[in-house]
Amino acid sequence: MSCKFYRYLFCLVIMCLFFSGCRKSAEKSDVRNGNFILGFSQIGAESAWRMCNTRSVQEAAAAAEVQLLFFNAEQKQENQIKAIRSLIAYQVDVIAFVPIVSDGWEHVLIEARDAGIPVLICDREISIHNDSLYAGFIGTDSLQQGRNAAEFLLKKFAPLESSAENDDPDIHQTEPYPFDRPVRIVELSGTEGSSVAIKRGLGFREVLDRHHSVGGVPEFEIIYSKSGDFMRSKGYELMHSILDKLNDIDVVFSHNDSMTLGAIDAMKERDIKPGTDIVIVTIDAEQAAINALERGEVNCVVECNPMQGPEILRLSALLAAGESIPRISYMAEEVFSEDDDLSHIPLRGY
Ligand code: GYE
Repeated sequence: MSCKFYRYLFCLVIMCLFFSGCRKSAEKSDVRNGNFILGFSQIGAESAWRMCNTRSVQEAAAAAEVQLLFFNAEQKQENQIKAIRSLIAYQVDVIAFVPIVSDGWEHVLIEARDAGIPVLICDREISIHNDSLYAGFIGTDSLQQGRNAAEFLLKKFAPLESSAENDDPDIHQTEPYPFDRPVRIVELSGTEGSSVAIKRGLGFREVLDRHHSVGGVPEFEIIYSKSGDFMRSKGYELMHSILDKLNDIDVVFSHNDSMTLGAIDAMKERDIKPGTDIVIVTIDAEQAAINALERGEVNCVVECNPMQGPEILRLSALLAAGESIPRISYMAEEVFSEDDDLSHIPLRGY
C-alpha cells in the first residue's frame, strides 16, 4: 500500500476517535428542556459525609433524568484536573466539582471557559484571582461552623456563677473548672489547604480570640493542631500520638466526625472517658456522631449538610439553559449539643 493510503487511514482513525469522544452538536439543542449532560468531579470517599454527598448528587441526577458523567478523584487534585479536561473534551453542558484544595484551579477553569462550559463549585471553595471563571458556589458555610463550635465552648466553660445568674438549667456545666489556667484545646483539622479546614479553623479562633478573661474566667488556648485529613484512621493515630505527648487536654475540636470517631476509639483504649474527661466538639452530624452525642461521648455536633444533590442539579439546569445563578448558596444547617432535646433529631441518612 502507498504511503499516501496510510496517511489517509491515519487521519480517518483520528477523526473517528475525536468525533466518537465528542457529543454530536445536535444533542446540544436539548439543553433548554432540561436534557443536559452534567460532568461531576468528586474528591473521593474519605468519610461517611462524602459518600452521602456522592449519593445525593447521583440520586438527584437520576431523579431529574440528567445524564451524569461522574469521576472519583481518589483524593488527588491532579485526578480532578484530568477529569475536568475529559469533561471539556466530551463537551458536557455543565461542569460541577468539589475542589479538594482551594488553590491550583486557574488554568483548567480557563480551559472550561474557553470551551464555553459553565462551572459550578460545590461543597468546598476555591481561591482564584479571576472569580468570573466559575458561575457560582453551592456548599456549606464552614466559617460559621467553626464559630458555632467555639460558641458552644464559651457556654460550656462559662463560670458556674454566671450560668446560675442566667438561671439556665439546660446548660450542662463542667465540674467547677480549675480557673487557674486556660482551657487547653487540641484541634484535629481537615485536609490541609482545603477551604473547609482553613475556614473552620478561622471561625473557631475568631470567636475564642474575641473572648477574654473576665473575672478569672480562663482564656482558651489551642495547644496542638494537626491535620487528620478528614479520615477516621488518621484521627485514631493522631489522638494516640497526642495522648502520648500532651497532658491536661480539656477539649478536642475535630473538623469532622470521621476523625472524631477515630479519636474516641483511641481515648477508650486509654480508659479516657470521651465527653467527660475530654470535651469533644465535632462537625458533620453523621448518625454515628449523633449516637455518640446521645451516649454522652460527644458534647456538641455542628451540622454540615451533605445533601447538596438537588440544589446542584437545580443550579446546573439553570446554567445549562444559559441562565445566571447566585454567586453563593449555603445549605441550611444547625447545631446539636448536650443541652438540647436530642429526640427531635431526624435520622441522618449518613
Ligand atoms: O466535613 C468531611 C468531608 O468538604 C464539608 O469533607 C466537606 C468535608 C466534611 O470529608 O467529612
